[in-house]
Amino acid sequence: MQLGGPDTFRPMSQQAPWWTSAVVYQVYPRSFQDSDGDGIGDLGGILQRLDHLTDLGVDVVWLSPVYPSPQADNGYDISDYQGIDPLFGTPAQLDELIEALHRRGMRLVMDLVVNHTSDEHPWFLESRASRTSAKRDWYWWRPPRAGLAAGDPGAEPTNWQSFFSGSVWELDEASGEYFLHLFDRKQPDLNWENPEVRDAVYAMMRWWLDRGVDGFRMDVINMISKDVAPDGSLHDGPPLPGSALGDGSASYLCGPRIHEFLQEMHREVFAGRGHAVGGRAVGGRADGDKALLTVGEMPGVTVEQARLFTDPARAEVDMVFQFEHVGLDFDGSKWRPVPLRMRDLKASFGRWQAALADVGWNSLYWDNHDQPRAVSRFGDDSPEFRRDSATCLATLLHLHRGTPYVYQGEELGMANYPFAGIDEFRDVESLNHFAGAMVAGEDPAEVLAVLRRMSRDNARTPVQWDGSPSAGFSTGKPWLAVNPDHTEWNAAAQRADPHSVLAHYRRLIALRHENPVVALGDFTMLLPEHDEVYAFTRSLDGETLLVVCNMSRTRQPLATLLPEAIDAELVLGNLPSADPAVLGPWEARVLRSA
Ligand code: ISL
Repeated sequence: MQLGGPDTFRPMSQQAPWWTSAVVYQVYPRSFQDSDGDGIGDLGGILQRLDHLTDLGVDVVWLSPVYPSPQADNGYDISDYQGIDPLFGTPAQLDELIEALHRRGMRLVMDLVVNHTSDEHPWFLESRASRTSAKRDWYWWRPPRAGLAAGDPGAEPTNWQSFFSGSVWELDEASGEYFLHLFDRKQPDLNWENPEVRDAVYAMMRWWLDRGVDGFRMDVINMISKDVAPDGSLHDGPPLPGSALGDGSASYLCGPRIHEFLQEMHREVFAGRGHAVGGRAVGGRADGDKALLTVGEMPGVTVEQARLFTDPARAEVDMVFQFEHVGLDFDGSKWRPVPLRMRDLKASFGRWQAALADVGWNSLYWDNHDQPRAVSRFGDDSPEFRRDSATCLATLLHLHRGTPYVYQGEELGMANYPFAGIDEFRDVESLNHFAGAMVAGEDPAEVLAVLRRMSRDNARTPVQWDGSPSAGFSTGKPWLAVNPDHTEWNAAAQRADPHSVLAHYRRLIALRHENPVVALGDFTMLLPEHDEVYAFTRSLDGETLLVVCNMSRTRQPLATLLPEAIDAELVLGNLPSADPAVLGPWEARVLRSA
């Protein structure tokens, strides 16, 4: 394949930032490793498991929130941005973690949750204290709808539905006003219109960078700007089918000032702050002047917006988490699942690859703490195909252009949990949904079946380190049950097995480090209409990799589908290939075109 045409313009290839060839590993601390026997993972536990990360070869650790928190949303409700919750350990242990990771050539990215705080944060306590409080305007306080009294049905200032069921407005009886919470009622939204709020957040971010952290994953950062009218009012959204509530997202997803806020944050926090890890280039790569990593979590972000957010010239964020591909297997609401169509997945990934080819950058993920387990969702977790589909999915994702994120346990092929009843769930989203569905008179068995498939708790069961009763996670009773399949599916069993899911992730990560085509090559989708085979090429400087993945149990006639694959050299595969002309069930091959 020839380079240099108008469609293959790649300014990144000259001076590619370090994160173009990096792989990020997400630690959800509550479920990673417990070191004190209380059944909840902690910083001490992470420190004990660093060899696992070194062995895997990842470059960055993204740590989900460990700050003081009432834990209404497992730490995404923060009551002190500059501390460590005793549940997770001490500030000294966080310093130790930064140091230990840097020594091993890895970086630490902290979770930044600044769309909202906890309702127990001192800022909110002060804001709530009275209508004339100096911090009243740090949050979104509004009177009841005109003509109605506080507490009347429909008196909420807007009709928006919260992400976690019910209205986004909570009445504060004492003042007779409502406060806004896009998520749980214990997560009031900060008012970014107020410059004092922004200054306080930026100061806190600088404080963490001074402490040595290497960047931030920014929680729902595209929701911080709300579309507020000059008179301070917010607009109703279109009604949701079968509900008295409406969809307010047009008023808070990528709102009018979002780019201004992120550019200001960049200027105030990041500009000129690149620092080398441990005083040297990480992973043998030159750092340039930008050693930090910023990734914005952005539900509902479009490709057009993502180009703006990640255009280096605009100085906003390095990359975003988009949600298109994890929204293809449900119909509007995650509680209405539908089968995934392969052509939709290809169209979606293909569009993102094309849109961010010349400007900006993709982040790549199947799993995180909010998503069901990928092998159960997009693969085939039956005993026969679990290993093969987990490694096939990994190959597909890691060979795209972008920075791959591995969520803890994904590298072991961890699967969804066989939840039997509502009492086994812990997540506020699942519990609120179930309660709401019961009030609405839905069939409990049906609601449970959907929860079993889509609940975030699937991602949150403890990491399966070994086959012992608590999977090596804790000496106490784990806060969320360990998946019974850990006797077979665990890190100890996979570590020395060259055919394991773990070994395959190790190879994929190494391939990205070694081969610039994987990091930077141009992407071209092949067979866009095929229902089972996902194939594409990556090309750079005259070298082309051909990637073929059979996303099904059906054997595929590769010789007919992609004849050029037959004589190509195998760079990496997930199965011992018997017949070069046929792609076995869930087989994936990375080939070097002749
Ligand atoms: O999981 C979701 C719905 O099923 C998403 O809407 C999710 O809530 C959204 O991606 C935002 O997620 C982030 O912010 C939330 C927190 O609960 C999630 O864990 C976090 O990743 C509120 O802070």
